[in-house]
Amino acid sequence: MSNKTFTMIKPDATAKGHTGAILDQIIKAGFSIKAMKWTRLTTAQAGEFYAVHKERPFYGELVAFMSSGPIVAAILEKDNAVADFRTLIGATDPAKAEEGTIRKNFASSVGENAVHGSDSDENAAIEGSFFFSGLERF
Ligand code: RTP
Ligand code: MG
Repeated sequence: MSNKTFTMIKPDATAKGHTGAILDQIIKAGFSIKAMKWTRLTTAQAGEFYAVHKERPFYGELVAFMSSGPIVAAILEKDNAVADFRTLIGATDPAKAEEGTIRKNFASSVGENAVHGSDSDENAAIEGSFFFSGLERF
């Protein structure tokens, strides 16, 4: 099992000024930051990142939203990182997320749900490499 995952703080959360509070919650939960950048995806880049969801009905909306403003992309390290990070962020729909989770605390809807977390070790590696070169991570 890998000890890395990949996250993005999404445009809704950066726009509302939640970046610092979300990073604070992530660090206090025991994750360490291995790489991080403040950036913005073009629609083409967002489409490529979420290509796995191309056939889903929400794909167009998701790509438009994810390219609508700045994001923070980061590689995180912790034992059992992928599963523990998904527990920390909570359910995709913030209305269904557990109390105290990042989506419960900061997200407003299933579409605008504050954070991304990789769903497998394999995707964590692919997603981290999408944003960071070997020189930008350690
Ligand atoms: P993420 O990839 O962002 O960490 O979220 P997730 O695994 O919990 O959810 P996933 O099924 O991978 O969906 C990716 C993102 O698409 C948006 N979505 N919208 N309108 C809808 O029904 C719907 N379903 C999913 C969400 O922003 C979700 O995070
Ligand atoms: Mg996902």
